[in-house]
Amino acid sequence: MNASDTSTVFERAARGLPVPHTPVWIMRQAGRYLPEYRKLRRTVDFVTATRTPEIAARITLQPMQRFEMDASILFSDIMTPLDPMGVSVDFKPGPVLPEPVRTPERARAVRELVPEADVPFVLEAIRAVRSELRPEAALIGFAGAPFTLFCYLVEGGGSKDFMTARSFLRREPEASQALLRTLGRSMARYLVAQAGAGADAVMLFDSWVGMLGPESYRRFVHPVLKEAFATVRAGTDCPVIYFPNRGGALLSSMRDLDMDVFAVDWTLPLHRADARLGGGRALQGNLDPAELFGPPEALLAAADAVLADAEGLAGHIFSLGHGIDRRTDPGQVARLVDHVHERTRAGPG
Ligand code: 1CP
Repeated sequence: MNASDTSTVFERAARGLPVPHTPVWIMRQAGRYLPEYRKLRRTVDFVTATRTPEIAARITLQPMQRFEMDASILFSDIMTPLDPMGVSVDFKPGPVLPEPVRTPERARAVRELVPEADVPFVLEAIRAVRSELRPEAALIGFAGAPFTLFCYLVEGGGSKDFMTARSFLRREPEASQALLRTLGRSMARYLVAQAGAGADAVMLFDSWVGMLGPESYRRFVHPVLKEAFATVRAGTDCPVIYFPNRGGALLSSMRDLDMDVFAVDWTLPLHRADARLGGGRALQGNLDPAELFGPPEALLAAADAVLADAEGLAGHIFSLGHGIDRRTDPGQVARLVDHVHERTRAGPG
């Protein structure tokens, strides 16, 4: 490694450069499985915590104090920037919209985000975390992907199949496209602003894109994502991560998106995701969060299987294939993180 290179192990892996060990972080690592998070949340509600930079920074740093993670992720939510766009959101604890977007008029009335003016508290929290985080650890900024936000906006909250949202797409295709474009432009600007405030990498969470068939993905979502990633690329040099949850069947349609790392859920082996993407890109993932409930030996064996699966990739960031469950024992997380470091210290893979 070049001694003058100040980038973190996480950023190097994202770019496919040589690393001293495989970097590891845990999706949704700041949150309810940590007793210190639950304790703090008894004194402050979720929305206040996300809108108060000192509190958001403190929660972001909680897992960093407990574990040897290579990256932190800002404590916020994919729904946080929606209020200034004209969509109010409650958290119970998942997002609930008192007035879902169900007409073309409302879809067109959602306005574009101006991050510096609309969510200064997020950018302030990023600056606060970056000033306290150890320099070897990366800070990940994030946003919701346009289709995933569209699902919540139209459905009005979480759902098993988001049928209201998916039927709106067909009933009102033009208004849906307009809304998806607004969301795509807004989240691209939001990621660029987070990078400008000090995030070392930015990640787009597409939790529900896997519900789309290839045709509707190509028609409604691909053009919006293509533009969004181009905007992010033009606005910052930092690595860009995309998580198309359960998106295995869509990966070959996603090859031309201009970003650095695909995060893969646990239903698809990494080497198969790599083949579908045409190779050459770093992948993140993809331990099943349920493995954290097995005995320690089984957990570490499952981690080794992920590391073996990652052999030969252009780069690998170890993480879960989706968010950590709130009933997880933090001791298992510590075991996992230390094991991945020890196993890969001689060289990744
Ligand atoms: O009661 C509480 O304390 C609130 C629980 C909670 C937390 C801790 C919510 C509500 N959001 C968050 C934080 C959060 N959400 C982070 C911060 C970083 C971290 O915790 O490490 C991040 C990255 C998210 C992202 C997020 N929110 C996604 C994308 C990732 C994924 O898991 O698919 C989604 C879909 C949401 C929506 C959301 N917000 C909260 C909940 C419980 C949910 C899921 C709702 C549903 O079931 O649809």
